[in-house]
Amino acid sequence: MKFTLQSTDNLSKARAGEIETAHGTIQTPIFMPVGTAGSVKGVHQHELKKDIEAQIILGNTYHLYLRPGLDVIHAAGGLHKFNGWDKPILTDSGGYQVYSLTDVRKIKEEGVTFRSHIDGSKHLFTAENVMDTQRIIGADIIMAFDECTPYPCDYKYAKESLDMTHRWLKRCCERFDSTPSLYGYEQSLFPIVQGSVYKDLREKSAETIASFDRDGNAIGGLSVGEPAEEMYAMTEVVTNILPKNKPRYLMGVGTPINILENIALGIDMFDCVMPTRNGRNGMLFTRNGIINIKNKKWEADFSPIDADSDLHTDLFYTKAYLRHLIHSKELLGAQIATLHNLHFYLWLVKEARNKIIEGSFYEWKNKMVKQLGERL
Ligand code: PRF
Repeated sequence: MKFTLQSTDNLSKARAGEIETAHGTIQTPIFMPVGTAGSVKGVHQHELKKDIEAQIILGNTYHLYLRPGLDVIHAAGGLHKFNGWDKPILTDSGGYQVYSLTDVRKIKEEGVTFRSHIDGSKHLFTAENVMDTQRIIGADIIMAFDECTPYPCDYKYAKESLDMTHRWLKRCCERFDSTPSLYGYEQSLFPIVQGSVYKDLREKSAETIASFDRDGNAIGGLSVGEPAEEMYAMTEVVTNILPKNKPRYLMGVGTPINILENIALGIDMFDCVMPTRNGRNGMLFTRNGIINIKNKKWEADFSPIDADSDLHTDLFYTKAYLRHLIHSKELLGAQIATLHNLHFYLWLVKEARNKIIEGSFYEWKNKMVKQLGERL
């Protein structure tokens, strides 16, 4: 994998760059649609490619391991072959999903035992087997096994957890570096900075993670309920330390405003379920603010879903029709809203990239942040 820094902003730490992977090039900053079980819910691969111009999608080790299971994915020749998405894929390691989706779990030095949210069966994830699993899934970028601390989290717990995440990282690297890729192309392992909202822990973690010298670095443990200002403060601490010549991925963030503010702090990659999950529920993100399409206000509004958009779906269907579909729980409603939101998120990061290259990112970002928070 190769990362080229193309442009940096003068008034902020924003960067524009390019990540070259075995499945193609990613222009950063980028947003990665979440495709938990190997599918971005309700969106065809050709729509992702042509309508949304997604450059990389995310999958989850936890879900794919439980269903369809590794035998099926291996027999298919990896996730790209299985789901027909031939551009880059990133998989999360499963740690975070175990913490957020299962209630019976035990975290020990060895790893995490948990019960499947599907059938209650018992499983163990370790630093080593999570590497093996992600080799089988075959994503271009795979994530280290970490513990995402909850918020709030006391200092002692955050510190002990962080030390374990670092020990797990060493085990991840040893396993990853001693196993081959299974499908004839290179994979990259990204380590994850943790440390809750404690500056000294974040600094220590960023230094430790940087010392592993992997192809890229991630920041976890944020957007877990802390105030946005605390998130930004931690991002800044960490991006001041992480190497400039490698991509930086902020995991699970966030709102359009969060994304712009974190781009300004030097983040290159984002993922979040918000555009897809909230979209299915009728929340639409636009450059002028947020629309709750379920509101009565839109009942007889026959204007296009988003007149500013160049997405065919946004111009073809009306707000009133989409409101009706979402209220009626019609599948098409979820599909349209998802397509709209992903298209908007991808537009936002592409626009940010263009502004960074043009040298007008900072002013544009401040103007957008005012607009994006409006409730329409
Ligand atoms: N760790 C991992 N995945 C994640 C997170 C994390 O801390 C987060 C936190 N926002 C989202 N996804 N492995």
